Amino acid sequence: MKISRLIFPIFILILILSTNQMAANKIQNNLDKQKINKAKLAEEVKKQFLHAWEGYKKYAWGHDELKPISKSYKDWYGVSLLMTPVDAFDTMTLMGLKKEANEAKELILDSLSFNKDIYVKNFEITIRMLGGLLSAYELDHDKRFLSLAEDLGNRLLPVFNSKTGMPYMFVNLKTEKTKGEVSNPAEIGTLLIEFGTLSKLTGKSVYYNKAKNALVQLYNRRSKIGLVGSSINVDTGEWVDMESHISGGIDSYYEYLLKSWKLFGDKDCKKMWETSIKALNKYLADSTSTGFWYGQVDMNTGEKKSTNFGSLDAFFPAELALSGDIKRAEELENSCYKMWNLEGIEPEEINFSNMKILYPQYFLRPEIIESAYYLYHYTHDEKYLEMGKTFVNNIIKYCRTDAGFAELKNVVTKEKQDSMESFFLAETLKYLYLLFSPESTLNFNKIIFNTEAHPLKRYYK
Ligand code: DMJ
Repeated sequence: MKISRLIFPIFILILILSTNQMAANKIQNNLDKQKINKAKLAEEVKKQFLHAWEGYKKYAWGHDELKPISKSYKDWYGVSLLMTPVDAFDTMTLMGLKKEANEAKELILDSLSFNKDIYVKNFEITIRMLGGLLSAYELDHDKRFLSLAEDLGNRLLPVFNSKTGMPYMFVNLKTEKTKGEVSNPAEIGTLLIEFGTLSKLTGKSVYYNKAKNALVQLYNRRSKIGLVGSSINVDTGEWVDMESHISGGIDSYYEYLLKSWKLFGDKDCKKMWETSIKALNKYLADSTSTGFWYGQVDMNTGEKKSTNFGSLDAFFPAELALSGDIKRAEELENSCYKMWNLEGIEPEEINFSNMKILYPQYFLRPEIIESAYYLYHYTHDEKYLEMGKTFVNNIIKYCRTDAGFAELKNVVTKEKQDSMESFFLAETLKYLYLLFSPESTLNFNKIIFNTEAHPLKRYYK
């Protein structure tokens, strides 16, 4: 038989086999996909949220936070500011938990008052309370949320009365006295999203202008190579600690440069972000055999100081993704996931040169989940759902108590500690829920999340 006569049947055979193989691959892919049942996981997260909220209701009602082991409560300043209900209200609304949202709303509107003789931390109260009240207003449209936000905003304003306009750390909500002149970039630069939104909603420009000036004053004190340090005196404008990094104490300063541009279309913020990210990628980014990371350097010389990375730094893949740098975002999130998997749940800090744990706690933090949510939004890569599944399962496995969820004192021994910060309900469970929910739950492109995961409407497309 001529060889040419054989070619056609062989070709047909190969075609059939490869079509079969393709069909088999497709079935396998579908089976793999079925492993991630998004709707089921979203329901699971909602169930866990309800468990935490029930614990708060039973043992901490009317207070700031639940203590999930002793089944008691904690008030940050001796009197309650209803931190958990305010922080969690928009999560309930997004989850469609109408009954729970209504009971939180009633509690807030009936009993929240800021007329209290207490020194509060401007940064924490801004991101959790002001941010929470503003997003509550935008989602629920009840004007009383906005009145509370405006009252709070006015009581916080004295923080900007320093010689440079950069905020003091603490303000007394009643007497308007301030204290804490040594501050850091995160506490100085994480205000414009909330104060700016308050301006947009009230028509009063003072909030935007004060918070923006603080950001610019800080940026203007960057080093010649474009970096900021870890701590600065807001009266003298002198740096107190010149270590530069993206971790706690600096982190959300960068986040707000980028997001204030995206939220308000502020061109100065765009320029400040672009200069800053260039410097970060030049001096802090570190590709090692263990992965891609950002470490610590001297703000003036760029000289490497240490190779530490932690759970707070895991916010950065989300920022990189939002800025359009998906490649670095994915590489960094992969590294974060390695850190999570060292002990099956995320340690507070590691040395990335040898992957040894430096601080073994897990504070129920959200950042690595936030980044997975952003990356899934941009790439639709199923691996971020897989990561999400690991996050939920392990949080349930290691942190759940009969009254709620507890932080871990040690991720190696899995010993718990008696605390459940409000950001667990505001951020950790919200980002997990959004990761598994249909995009229609929240239109990502129409909002910007503040650093406490409170979604606020964009004024800029
Ligand atoms: C939250 O309060 C905010 O995300 C803040 O920017 C950093 N720390 C916690 C969560 O880890």
